[in-house]
Amino acid sequence: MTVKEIFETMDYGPAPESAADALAWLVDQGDRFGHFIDGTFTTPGDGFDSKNPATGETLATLSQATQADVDAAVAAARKAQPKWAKLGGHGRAKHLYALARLLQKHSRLLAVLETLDNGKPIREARDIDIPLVQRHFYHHAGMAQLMADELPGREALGVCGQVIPWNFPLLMLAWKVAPALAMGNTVVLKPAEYTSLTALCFADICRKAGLPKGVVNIVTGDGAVGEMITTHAGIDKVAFTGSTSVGRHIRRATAGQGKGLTLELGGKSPYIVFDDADIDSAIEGLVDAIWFNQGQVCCAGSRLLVQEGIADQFHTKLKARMDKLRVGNPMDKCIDMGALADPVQLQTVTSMVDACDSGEVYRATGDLPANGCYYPPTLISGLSPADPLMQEEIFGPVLVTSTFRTQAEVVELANNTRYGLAATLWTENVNLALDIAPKLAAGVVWINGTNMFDAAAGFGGVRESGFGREGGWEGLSAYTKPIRKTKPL
Ligand code: TAP
Repeated sequence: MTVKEIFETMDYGPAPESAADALAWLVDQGDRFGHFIDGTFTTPGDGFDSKNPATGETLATLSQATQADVDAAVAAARKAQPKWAKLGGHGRAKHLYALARLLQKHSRLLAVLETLDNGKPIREARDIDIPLVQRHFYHHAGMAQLMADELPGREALGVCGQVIPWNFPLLMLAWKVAPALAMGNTVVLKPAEYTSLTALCFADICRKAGLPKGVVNIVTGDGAVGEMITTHAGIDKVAFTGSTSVGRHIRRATAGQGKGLTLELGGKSPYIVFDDADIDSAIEGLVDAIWFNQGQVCCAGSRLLVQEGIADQFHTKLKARMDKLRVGNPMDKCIDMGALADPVQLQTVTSMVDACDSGEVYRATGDLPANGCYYPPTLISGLSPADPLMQEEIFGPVLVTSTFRTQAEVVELANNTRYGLAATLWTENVNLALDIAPKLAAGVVWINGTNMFDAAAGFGGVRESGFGREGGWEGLSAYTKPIRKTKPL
């Protein structure tokens, strides 16, 4: 079923009144989508299909941007930027509040689109992704108002080129667009090829909210389009979220161009359970850490480190819990895990696990749908610390586990990776947690909880997980530079 047919028949129930405009727009596109440049949707050109990973059905056909499209998007953003910056924090806040409000009104539509396009459970899209998106715009509307007083002597960077991945399509857009706009920048954004639909719907929301033309431009296509944006001479700052390998490539490709750069990259985050932990809550936390969004989370707690004294008990309980996870149609509100985002991703995860020849692989025993990009919750034990599965990001519902005896040993094991995005500690002893946390090479450490995000708190990594922060003051200041003196000193 295409997007048009799904929304025409609304087999997910009637469209809410407030989403009617965006819905009409989606259906009007007739399943072919152009780019959003200078406040207008371009005529769809040659492109590629966007598919529902749970069914394999084509949802819509999107356009592959050409160099001319990217040039037009950058030119529109350059033209719009001085006026947008001149509006000042209070003027821009009005627009950001309007966007936040419309995103809120279209919540249900956006959640359905996200689930159809990405395969994540509707429960997660509805209760986590879309509310966090709104929160990000509300927060940055407030920060736009505050910033003139709190960040004196700073101004916008100019035009930002933003490239995002497919795991949280609209949320990653919000993390990029909201702070950039709040500080007076304009943007050219490319969503991931697999998951562009909510970005295009967001573009229509910008139009409806009366955002000035050229402030937000969205072009679709593959990595070649990302490359055109990141290396474009008219781009002042590149903000990238994605894999470490592409991040490394972008850093090389933009070296010497004088652009600002922030990179939010991959991870292999440790999930540490001490022997005094509340085991049941640590297991629930772990379900969230590694099976939320099918494990396709940059900060997924994908390396379990459990203290020897409780290891047997913990693994037995964990396997029993894994067997109870329901994997199935992501549009079903009762399922725990949906489909991986794309057949390519399914193939990557499958081949990484199939290559495991030294460890013991445990796959949850629950049923899997016969078709679609489904992979079972999986636990791998008995690997050496240097094993590729212990070191590389799998980016799927696969947890590797090992044990430790002492505090010194767990710090060493936790830091034994090239990444440094996040870490989780589970213990009843807060002094222990506060002692270990600063010893971990991680941008974020959660204690007795996991995957806690807040627009007001900077999020980002160290080592090969990238640099720069998104959210909080650090995230905002990454979109500004000192005001240039116009008169000689
Ligand atoms: P990538 O393959 O790196 O792709 C990310 C984005 O970059 C996509 O839009 C991609 O386009 C584009 N791209 C590909 N080649 C490019 C190039 N040469 N120049 C410019 N752009 C290019 O990552 P992914 O598979 O989409 O996402 C998964 C990765 O993102 C994981 O490693 C995950 O950990 C990371 N991630 C990190 C964070 C944070 S906050 N640290 C958050 C979410 C995800 P196409 O889609 O068309 O290939």
